[in-house]
Amino acid sequence: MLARPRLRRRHTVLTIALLCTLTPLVGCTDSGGSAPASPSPSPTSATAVQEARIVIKNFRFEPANLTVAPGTKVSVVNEDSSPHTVTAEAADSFDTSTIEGGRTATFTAPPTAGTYRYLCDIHPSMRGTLTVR
Ligand SMILES: [Cu+2]
Repeated sequence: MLARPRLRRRHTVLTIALLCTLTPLVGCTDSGGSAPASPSPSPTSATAVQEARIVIKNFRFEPANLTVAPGTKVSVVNEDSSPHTVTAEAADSFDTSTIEGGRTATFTAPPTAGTYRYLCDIHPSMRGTLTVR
Protein backbone atom coordinates (compact mmCIF):
# COMPACT_ATOMS: atom_id res chain seq x y z
CA MET A 1 0.00 0.00 0.00
CA LEU A 2 2.83 2.37 0.67
CA ALA A 3 4.77 1.59 -2.45
CA ARG A 4 2.37 3.16 -4.88
CA PRO A 5 2.17 6.65 -3.43
CA ARG A 6 5.94 6.72 -3.15
CA LEU A 7 6.32 5.86 -6.75
CA ARG A 8 3.86 8.46 -7.76
CA ARG A 9 5.61 11.11 -5.73
CA ARG A 10 8.92 10.26 -7.24
CA HIS A 11 7.37 10.64 -10.62
CA THR A 12 6.08 14.07 -9.73
CA VAL A 13 9.48 15.12 -8.46
CA LEU A 14 11.00 13.98 -11.69
CA THR A 15 8.52 15.97 -13.70
CA ILE A 16 9.16 19.08 -11.66
CA ALA A 17 12.89 18.61 -12.06
CA LEU A 18 12.45 18.35 -15.77
CA LEU A 19 10.36 21.49 -15.86
CA CYS A 20 12.97 23.31 -13.86
CA THR A 21 15.70 22.39 -16.27
CA LEU A 22 13.58 23.60 -19.11
CA THR A 23 12.46 26.92 -17.66
CA PRO A 24 15.79 28.72 -18.13
CA LEU A 25 15.47 28.07 -21.80
CA VAL A 26 11.98 29.47 -21.91
CA GLY A 27 11.52 32.36 -19.59
CA CYS A 28 14.24 33.08 -17.04
CA THR A 29 16.07 35.79 -18.89
CA ASP A 30 15.87 38.48 -16.24
CA SER A 31 19.59 39.13 -16.33
CA GLY A 32 19.30 41.46 -19.24
CA GLY A 33 20.86 44.87 -19.61
CA SER A 34 18.54 46.51 -17.09
CA ALA A 35 21.27 46.85 -14.49
CA PRO A 36 20.68 50.04 -12.48
CA ALA A 37 23.44 52.14 -13.90
CA SER A 38 23.86 54.77 -11.18
CA PRO A 39 26.35 57.48 -11.96
CA SER A 40 26.60 58.93 -8.47
CA PRO A 41 25.81 62.62 -8.76
CA SER A 42 28.62 63.83 -6.55
CA PRO A 43 30.36 66.61 -8.43
CA THR A 44 32.96 67.44 -5.80
CA SER A 45 33.46 64.14 -4.04
CA ALA A 46 37.19 64.76 -3.81
CA THR A 47 36.81 67.90 -1.73
CA ALA A 48 34.62 66.36 1.00
CA VAL A 49 31.94 69.03 1.05
CA GLN A 50 31.26 70.18 4.57
CA GLU A 51 27.65 70.92 5.25
CA ALA A 52 25.70 71.40 8.41
CA ARG A 53 22.23 72.42 9.35
CA ILE A 54 20.49 74.20 12.15
CA VAL A 55 16.75 73.96 12.42
CA ILE A 56 14.79 76.62 14.26
CA LYS A 57 11.66 75.24 15.76
CA ASN A 58 9.47 76.52 18.58
CA PHE A 59 11.91 79.36 19.24
CA ARG A 60 14.82 77.02 19.71
CA PHE A 61 17.93 76.19 17.74
CA GLU A 62 18.37 72.53 17.04
CA PRO A 63 20.97 71.45 17.69
CA ALA A 64 21.78 74.22 20.11
CA ASN A 65 25.40 73.10 20.07
CA LEU A 66 26.86 72.32 16.70
CA THR A 67 30.43 71.47 15.81
CA VAL A 68 31.64 72.07 12.29
CA ALA A 69 34.86 72.35 10.34
CA PRO A 70 36.21 75.80 9.54
CA GLY A 71 34.40 77.44 6.66
CA THR A 72 31.51 75.02 6.70
CA LYS A 73 28.36 76.18 5.00
CA VAL A 74 25.61 76.02 7.55
CA SER A 75 22.00 76.08 6.43
CA VAL A 76 19.49 77.49 8.84
CA VAL A 77 15.96 76.25 8.37
CA ASN A 78 13.33 78.33 10.07
CA GLU A 79 10.39 76.05 10.69
CA ASP A 80 8.61 78.62 12.82
CA SER A 81 6.21 81.14 11.40
CA SER A 82 8.02 83.99 13.10
CA PRO A 83 11.22 85.44 11.71
CA HIS A 84 14.52 84.57 13.37
CA THR A 85 18.22 85.15 12.89
CA VAL A 86 21.41 83.33 13.67
CA THR A 87 23.71 86.10 14.77
CA ALA A 88 27.10 85.58 16.36
CA GLU A 89 27.70 87.45 19.59
CA ALA A 90 31.19 88.26 18.39
CA ALA A 91 30.79 90.99 15.84
CA ASP A 92 31.22 90.00 12.21
CA SER A 93 31.69 86.29 12.86
CA PHE A 94 28.50 85.32 11.12
CA ASP A 95 24.95 86.54 10.74
CA THR A 96 22.13 85.23 8.65
CA SER A 97 20.12 88.43 9.05
CA THR A 98 16.38 87.93 9.24
CA ILE A 99 15.07 84.56 8.11
CA GLU A 100 11.35 84.76 7.53
CA GLY A 101 9.15 81.94 8.75
CA GLY A 102 9.42 78.85 6.58
CA ARG A 103 12.58 80.10 4.89
CA THR A 104 16.11 78.81 4.84
CA ALA A 105 19.27 80.86 5.00
CA THR A 106 22.93 79.99 4.87
CA PHE A 107 25.99 81.30 6.59
CA THR A 108 29.62 80.31 6.49
CA ALA A 109 31.28 79.17 9.68
CA PRO A 110 34.34 81.20 10.70
CA PRO A 111 37.68 80.02 9.33
CA THR A 112 39.22 80.07 12.78
CA ALA A 113 38.71 77.32 15.32
CA GLY A 114 36.89 78.36 18.43
CA THR A 115 33.57 78.45 20.18
CA TYR A 116 31.14 80.99 18.85
CA ARG A 117 28.03 81.82 20.75
CA TYR A 118 25.15 83.12 18.77
CA LEU A 119 21.61 84.29 19.37
CA CYS A 120 18.51 85.35 17.58
CA ASP A 121 18.63 89.06 17.09
CA ILE A 122 14.87 89.28 17.31
CA HIS A 123 14.46 86.99 20.33
CA PRO A 124 17.69 87.32 22.33
CA SER A 125 16.65 84.56 24.68
CA MET A 126 17.22 82.13 21.83
CA ARG A 127 20.80 81.05 22.06
CA GLY A 128 23.13 78.50 20.62
CA THR A 129 26.78 77.68 20.21
CA LEU A 130 28.76 76.95 17.11
CA THR A 131 32.05 75.20 17.69
CA VAL A 132 34.59 75.35 14.90
CA ARG A 133 37.43 72.86 14.92
CU1 LIG B 1 14.01 84.49 16.86
